[in-house]
Amino acid sequence: MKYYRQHDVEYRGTIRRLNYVSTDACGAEVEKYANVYLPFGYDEDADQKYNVLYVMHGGGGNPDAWLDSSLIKNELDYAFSEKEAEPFIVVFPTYYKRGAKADQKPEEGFAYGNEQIRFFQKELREDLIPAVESAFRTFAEGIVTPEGLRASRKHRAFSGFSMGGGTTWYAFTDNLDVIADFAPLSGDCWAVEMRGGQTKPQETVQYMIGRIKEAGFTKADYRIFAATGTEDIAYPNLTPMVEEMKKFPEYFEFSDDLSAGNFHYLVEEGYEHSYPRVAEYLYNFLPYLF
Ligand code: FER
Repeated sequence: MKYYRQHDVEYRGTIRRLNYVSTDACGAEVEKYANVYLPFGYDEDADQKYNVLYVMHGGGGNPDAWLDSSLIKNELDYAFSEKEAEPFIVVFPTYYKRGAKADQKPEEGFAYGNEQIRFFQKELREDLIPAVESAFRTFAEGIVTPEGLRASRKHRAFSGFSMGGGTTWYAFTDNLDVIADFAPLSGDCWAVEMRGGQTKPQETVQYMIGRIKEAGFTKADYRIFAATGTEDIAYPNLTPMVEEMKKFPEYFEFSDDLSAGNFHYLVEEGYEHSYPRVAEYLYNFLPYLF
């Protein structure tokens, strides 16, 4: 594991707010925003195009949660300054439709969260990606079409923490045709049932394989960088599904070497369920995305 502290980086990226419109479950329009990190040197008028990483918050969060609760911006600045990774755009959205406080009623709990992260996949494809990638210099810039999104899928990655990790697994099962790299952090796949990675690992992995086949992809077309810590509440949820995935190397070719295979599981001894921890995992994955 690399990156241990805040670094005094000379070349700083900037955070911009992107407003866009989406629809709620009833079809009513809702105004939303995402925070967009533009790396140092990003130039509106240059010819360069940038890859895009989408990063989702955990339960109760908002588009500022990662930025408020971790050193992710410093980590991005440092990675790009030190040339650990080619500069790319990072987008921090939310799956909530009206803001977490208004949206999340305690009695609705995890079932409600699970509905939201699944429903977000439509917004991601139809509203968020088009808004981001027509506003900034990406590989799908200009008028973003469904065909254009599929053609540029290798230039798009998705990650997230906790419920955002769950969102990342849904991005894998539901939006594999427009995204190629996935980094679920301290969250398991809830597509079969809540905490299905622990309670139904076989069904969960079979569901994932079914979606890969339906989308017509092979293991060369996607990569998964999962991570958690031994003291993390997600560790017992995520580990059984990871072990099950390893049984199917024709879809999930596991390797400890992040530059080999298409499936990785970073487990950090003693790390708990928190933004600073997952930001560090993500930092270690940055050089291998795209
Ligand atoms: C998980 C562990 C915890 C997970 C989600 C959570 C999607 C969410 C916790 C919270 O919001 O408090 O494996 O997977």
